[in-house]
Amino acid sequence: MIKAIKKLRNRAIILAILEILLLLFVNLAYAINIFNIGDFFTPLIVFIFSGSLVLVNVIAFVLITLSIGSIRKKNTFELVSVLGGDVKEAYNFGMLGLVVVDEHFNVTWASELFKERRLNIIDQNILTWRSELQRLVELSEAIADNIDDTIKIEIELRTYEVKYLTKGDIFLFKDVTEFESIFNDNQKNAPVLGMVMIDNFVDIVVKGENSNPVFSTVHGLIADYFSSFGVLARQFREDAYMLILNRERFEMLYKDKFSLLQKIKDRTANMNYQISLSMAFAHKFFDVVKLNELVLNAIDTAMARGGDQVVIARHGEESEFIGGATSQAEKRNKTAIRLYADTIFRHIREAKNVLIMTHTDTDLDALGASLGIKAMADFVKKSQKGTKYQYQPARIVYSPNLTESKTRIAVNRMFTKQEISEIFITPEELDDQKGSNSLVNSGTLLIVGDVSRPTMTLYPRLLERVDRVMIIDHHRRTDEFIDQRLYDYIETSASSTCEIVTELLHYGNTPNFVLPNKYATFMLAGIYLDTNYFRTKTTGSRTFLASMILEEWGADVMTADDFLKDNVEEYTLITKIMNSMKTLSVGIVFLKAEESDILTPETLSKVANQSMRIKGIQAAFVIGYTAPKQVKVSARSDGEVNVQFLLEKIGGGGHQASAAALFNGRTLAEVEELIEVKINENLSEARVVGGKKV
Ligand SMILES: [Mn+2]
Repeated sequence: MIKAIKKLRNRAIILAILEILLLLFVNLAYAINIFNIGDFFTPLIVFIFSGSLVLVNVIAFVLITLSIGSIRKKNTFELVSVLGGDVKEAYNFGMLGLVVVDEHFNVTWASELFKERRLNIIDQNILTWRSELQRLVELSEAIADNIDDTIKIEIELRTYEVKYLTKGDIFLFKDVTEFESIFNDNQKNAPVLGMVMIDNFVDIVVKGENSNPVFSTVHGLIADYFSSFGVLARQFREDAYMLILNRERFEMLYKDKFSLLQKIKDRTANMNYQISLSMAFAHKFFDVVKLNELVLNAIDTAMARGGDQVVIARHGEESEFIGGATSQAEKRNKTAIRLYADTIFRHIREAKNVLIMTHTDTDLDALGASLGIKAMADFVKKSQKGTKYQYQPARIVYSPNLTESKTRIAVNRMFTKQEISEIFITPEELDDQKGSNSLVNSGTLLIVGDVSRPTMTLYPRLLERVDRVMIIDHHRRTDEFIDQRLYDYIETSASSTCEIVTELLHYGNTPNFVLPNKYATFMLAGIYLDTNYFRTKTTGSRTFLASMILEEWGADVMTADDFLKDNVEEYTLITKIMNSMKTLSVGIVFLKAEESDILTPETLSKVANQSMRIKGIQAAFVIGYTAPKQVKVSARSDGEVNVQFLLEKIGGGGHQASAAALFNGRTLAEVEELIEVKINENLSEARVVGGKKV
């Protein structure tokens, strides 16, 4: 027990004993009437005497209470008197401070640690002294069992971890300054692995220009840049470097915004080849083997997204993309396409059967490309000699409910029931097939077109059932990517997947190949859709060439155009939304559907496309409800502004000139505000350097 209180208690006991003795003596003397005391002590006097004793007791009680109160307030208590000498040592050794507060959070007592560190907090309100502690109190109120809640605060250059024990009204302060500094050092020295790759090295080398002076300039710049940051850059291939660094150096590079990328572009701009680089970094993991895996995957992503960017992979988090706003040069040439086609055909030959799948909400580009791929697979298989087994014609995974309305109407209009059942297969039919008749088996090759995100495919579960997947797409890949792929041909400079497939069919080594004219019509409609009738920046000479090839194969221009025509109600709706147009920044417009209208995603895309026809508009963002509580953003640009880059900032994705994002549980007004904020923040970075497509 506390010494001072013990002293008080002893005093009270002595006083009580004295009183009892005095009373006993008086009573005894009265009873035997010694010294004739009876004459003197009348009942009145006895009464007064007893009364005054009671009064003394009351006064003593009040005094003791007051003095305990004052002791509580005084800081003269030492831990030693509260908890004994050894405990004080232990508390000091552990640099632990204790603060007791009253119900108004005024400090009534604080242990020596505070005195030693000249922190006089007695009688102060602890929450006024350190407002950060308010949060701790709130936390403890929110969670009844607050055992694990601590916060870190800094007091005069030292860091304390603070815990609040509600029951005792006690705050515990633990000095963790040294731990913090070791922790920070550890963080700074955590390993980071990086990789640098020259994007267009192969293209230049293909032309027999290995010793082009542009490369010595590039290698020189790379070496200088990294040595100035103290980063070890080790060249391990003609076009690639491995980087070894720590977190501290990495943060320096990050602050510098990886300016090497721009330096290389600037320096080589006037040389015979302009070079661009991709970089990847991996960190937040201590296992370098794992980091190596992450960095390889990240550089892969950077290249597949078109290069000229930095991808930062952090273990357990989503990757960060920096740069990548530059319009890229087309990497395709006839020789390259023939090589891609050879690889694709080889995989088709090795497969027992082929399935084709595209994205949910299947549109004309997705469906047209699927038909082209089917024709390609069937042709390659038929021309193959010495097949061990009967070849099953390729089937396209199709679900009318998951298909955009115009595409569904076109399918029903162009194909008979018989043809539909031969060309397509629904997910339900696939599931129903059993045993040896199943189209899903170990020899199945699945070709995924117009999409590379597993969750956006028409039937994601199919991906889990096949081992071999090939991707043909024109959208930049995101973090989410089909894993079990054999091969992917992602060409982001192409206007549409139909354009890519047409080229593969045309330049691939396929003499005597004939595309059914209905398929050609669908593919032409796909190009119309994705280029908005040759209006987008992704439209290039190759797009026109592909359209010509399709026409030669019997594509019907009128029918393809018919597929895309709007009905009257939709036309009215589009006009209504067009009237809401407002300008966010020079050349950037924003359009909003009415609160009460639920639109199809295609209508939103159409509004965006239509806005782009207005002179001077570089990018258009359209929002509207596509379901109750579901808002969709559809964005288009002429290629000068990278809308994919902007929508990635709000969780969307797509293509440089065409992107989208979906929000569940948000209102139209909330999404509008979010877009405006993000555009303001990132617009300058999204404006494409150089602009024109090469
Ligand atoms: Mn497409």
